[in-house]
Amino acid sequence: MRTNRIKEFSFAISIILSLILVVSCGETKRQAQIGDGIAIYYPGNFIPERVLPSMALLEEPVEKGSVSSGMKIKPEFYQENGKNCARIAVDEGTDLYGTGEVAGDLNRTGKEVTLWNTDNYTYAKDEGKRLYQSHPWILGVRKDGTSFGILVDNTWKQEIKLTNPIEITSEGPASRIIVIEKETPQAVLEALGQLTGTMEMPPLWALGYQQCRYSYFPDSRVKEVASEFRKRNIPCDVIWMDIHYMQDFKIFTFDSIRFPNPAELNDYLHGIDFKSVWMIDPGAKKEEGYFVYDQGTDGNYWVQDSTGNAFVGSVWPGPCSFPDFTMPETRAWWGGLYKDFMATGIDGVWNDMNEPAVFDGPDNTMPENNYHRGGGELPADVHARYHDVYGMLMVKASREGILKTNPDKRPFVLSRSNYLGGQRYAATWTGDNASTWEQFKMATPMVLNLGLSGQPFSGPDIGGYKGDPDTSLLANWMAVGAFYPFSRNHTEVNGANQEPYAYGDEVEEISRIALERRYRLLPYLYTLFHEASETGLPVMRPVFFADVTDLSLRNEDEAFLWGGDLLIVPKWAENPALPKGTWTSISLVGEDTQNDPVQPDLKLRGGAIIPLGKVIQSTEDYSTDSLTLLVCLDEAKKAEGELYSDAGNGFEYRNGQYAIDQFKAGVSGENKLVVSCSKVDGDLVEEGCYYRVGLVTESGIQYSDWDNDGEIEMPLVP
Ligand code: NBV
Repeated sequence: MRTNRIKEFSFAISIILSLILVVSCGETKRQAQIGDGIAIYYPGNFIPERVLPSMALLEEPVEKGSVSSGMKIKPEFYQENGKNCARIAVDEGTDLYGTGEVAGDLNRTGKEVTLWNTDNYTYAKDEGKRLYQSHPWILGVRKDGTSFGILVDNTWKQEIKLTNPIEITSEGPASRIIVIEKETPQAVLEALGQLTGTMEMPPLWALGYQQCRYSYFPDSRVKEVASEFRKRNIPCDVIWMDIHYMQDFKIFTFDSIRFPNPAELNDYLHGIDFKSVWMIDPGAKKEEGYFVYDQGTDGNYWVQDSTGNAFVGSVWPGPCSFPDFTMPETRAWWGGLYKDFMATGIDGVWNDMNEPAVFDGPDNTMPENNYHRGGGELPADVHARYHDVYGMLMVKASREGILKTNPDKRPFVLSRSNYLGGQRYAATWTGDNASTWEQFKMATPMVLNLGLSGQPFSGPDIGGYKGDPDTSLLANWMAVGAFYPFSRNHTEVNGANQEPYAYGDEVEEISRIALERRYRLLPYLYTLFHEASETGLPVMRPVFFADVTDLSLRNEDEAFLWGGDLLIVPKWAENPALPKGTWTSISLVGEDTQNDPVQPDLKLRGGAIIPLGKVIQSTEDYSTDSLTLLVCLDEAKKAEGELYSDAGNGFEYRNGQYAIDQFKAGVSGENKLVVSCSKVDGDLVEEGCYYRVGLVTESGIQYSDWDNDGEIEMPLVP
């Protein structure tokens, strides 16, 4: 009797609770401040077990009292057509950016994005509204330059309409939303970096130019291409191995005829100062006797179908099983597979097809009701929940495995698929683009928006993946491509040879100059990568970052910035909107930067000093022992700059083995330019650094003599 009463009572309570849930799903259940200018909002029907732990955040936010009055952006939760939605009103005139890897303009205002990682060849599917990676993240910049960020902390499929109000629809459970409010977009990105983590310092070689195709084979062809770069003095650091190196496309194997001795090949490449990056896909061929398949099956590591059997779908090798990266034991096993692989002298790893792409699956991926078993913090759930983070969990496992194998080297992993926060594990490229001017021009806003979404290390396939560029397109793409953070030329399987020397003397010379410019700028570029790894600020930045209150710059996405000081203006840019103030053209390798028809004009900001190195053929020859300091004075006749240096690989920099040098320029009474160079941080001992100053003026660069006493003086020519 008593038990029945209790049952009735609890039944009534549960009815009341569900009613409250339905009524309250349109309301914010809880809201709290979680940091300086950062607040979190929970919808009434939030179900933690279906959404948490967060895959984007480094750690669960700690609530610090009620939301402060300065937080102007506030999500409103509601349900429509049975779906969980949020709308967010923004001030009139606000420009919206972010949402990660998206096709189209830099300014995303008015656009729609679907967050559902998709193998999207030439961005044709769904008009490119969904691509290979997902970033549930919006960066808003108001007319006055103040800024906010909206992080929708949910991995399920979502639609984001960048209208006013912004509309966010989840295909799964309701999302909690984090809002960042700051004075500038730069400050918002730094806060995003604190929440989601930043990119680790990459090895220096990964900043060099890279040559790829689908595929270079056999091994003699790889050697031939690499040697050709050296013979022709075209700077290059890396050559890439696509799937034809594998035995029958089986991951972690080498084709016995085409690549009989990968260690010998890697030795050869290292001998001519090349690094090699090799592809690994997630699908393992379903074939008894194949060690990866056998181990995965014995360990019960595969993603399951809805009946609990190992899911099988077709990819390159034929029917394959797919590691369930939500399981810690799968990640550990997967990481361990890199041990023998890396032991052949492989330098970096390329994880492709990890949306995951499945040729015969629904919508070319695995069924949404496939099952991931999770473990550790991650609960078991259907593929629909884990789809957008499948690639991110894969590269996490790859990175950890590679690091375990080579604990003294910085891992380099390139991933096609990823998710907000995935910069912690891998760099990225923008997938299978086409060799067209339209897609060449679109690459810049794609890389910029990735940078505005936490991923600083990205670039497109230079020259285009599908089809063959004509001479002018390849020349222009190489010239601008030298300024992508990740600079790699790549083309598809039946495409023409696309190496910079394969298109005749003119393209070769244009490419050489473009790459020499990149290599001379490496000290500055490396400093920017260090800044990105410390703060989350992008390496390649939109022009409007130069003045966030200048509304004329908000849509500029042909020209772009490197850091805060260098403006890159492609020659084909139509009336580019450029920042006010002094920006003076610089020539780096003897090129006529203003009149050259192909090389972008490079402009240095008044008030900036950037360090230049020598023209080198690979980062193996990188050194900061003799630097040219390009100085562009501001109106007050002052300038400042910085250089970050470390060993370029390894982790000793974490123990203080780095140096930050600061440069300061001013004009003394006797009309003399005085530039001081001093170490301001780090324990790295730098001996005998030689400097010379290059004073940038409208009529060219005036150079001082080389000096090594930390203070250089030079008469100012009136
Ligand atoms: O591994 C082959 C290609 C690769 O070259 C490309 O970069 C990836 O985006 N891969 C896709 C698989 C097949 C593409 C049709």
